[in-house]
Amino acid sequence: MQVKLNVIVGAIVTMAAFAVSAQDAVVKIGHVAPMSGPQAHYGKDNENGARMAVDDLNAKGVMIDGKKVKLELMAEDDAADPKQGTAVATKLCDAKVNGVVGHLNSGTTIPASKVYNGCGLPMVTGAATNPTLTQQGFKNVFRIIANDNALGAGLALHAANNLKLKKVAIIDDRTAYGQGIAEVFKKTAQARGMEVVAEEYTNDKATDFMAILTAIKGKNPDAIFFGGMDTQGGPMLRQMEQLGMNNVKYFGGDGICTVKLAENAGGAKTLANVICAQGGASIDKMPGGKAWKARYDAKFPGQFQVYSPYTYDAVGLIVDAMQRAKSSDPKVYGPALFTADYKGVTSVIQFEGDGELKNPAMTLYVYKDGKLAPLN
Ligand code: ABU
Repeated sequence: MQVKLNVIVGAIVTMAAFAVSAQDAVVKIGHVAPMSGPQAHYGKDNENGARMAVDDLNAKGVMIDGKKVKLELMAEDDAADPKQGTAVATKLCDAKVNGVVGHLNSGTTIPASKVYNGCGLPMVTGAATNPTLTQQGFKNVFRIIANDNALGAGLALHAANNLKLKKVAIIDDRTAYGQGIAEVFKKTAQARGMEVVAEEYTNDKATDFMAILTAIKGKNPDAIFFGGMDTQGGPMLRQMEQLGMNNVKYFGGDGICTVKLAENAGGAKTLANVICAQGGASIDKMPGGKAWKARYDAKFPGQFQVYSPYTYDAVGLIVDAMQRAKSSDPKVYGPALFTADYKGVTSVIQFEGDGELKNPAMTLYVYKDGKLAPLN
């Protein structure tokens, strides 16, 4: 009788222990991007990428230190607003998520990174490109896409060396991203002998650019560089057409280099003057790009923009570090991100000591028949 009782008690204890370990075996990945407001289409694409990675990994089965774990995505909205960005970062720290993918905007990611640094939480962005992010001396901040030093300079070199353009006007949206990439473009363009004939500013909510475009038209530039997003880029292209600026080239970074820019431009012929840059290889040249994109399009029809392959890889990269460190504890696996050699969809991901991607690629694009087409 005593033996039977011991067996039953033992079984109950074992079941209780299993229940607890089953609960402990959930690994939470935070994802943050603008899911509301004018930039929600970027955010949705980013979240889709992270969600697809979580689904793929759970379907395959994830083992960490010999134990099966279940990944859960905790998806949050920062509305591209720096204040909401830090509030969400605090929420993810308090929720004790195991890692963070995001944020999307440099203007939210830089202040949020300070919060994550404070609570020791690793974060990987596949979208925020302002170089300042990795220059803060933090050991928890990683970027898996080329930064604005590469994008701004690459675009300026193309304008000066290949297209032989002489005069450029610059507009930025006064965000960390827009202002930063415009400064890099300007510096490189001037160093290559281009004249900056006008500098104008807008903001990331504006829709009327007639006054600044009219002022710029009077300076007769060969090109405009716009530091900002497709939400402003599209209407700006429409208004350039209305002002007869049909021969002016239009340069911009990854913020305008989206599927949505064509839609926002509403059929303006000036879309054909766009030359933009993304901080990675084109999908067709990514190691697993074509097959991955076909799966993405089947799962999220019509929602692809630009960064989802990177948020997909960010999740896989974090899980890979946990597996190598045999722990999902941020303090234990975080340092393992520095020794990553992760074969992702976008590239083989390895990091410099500051958390920047080693050997990032960059691709220039134009819009052919209204669709993004890589130049290199
Ligand atoms: N990389 C362009 C859009 C996101 C950002 O850096 O603000």
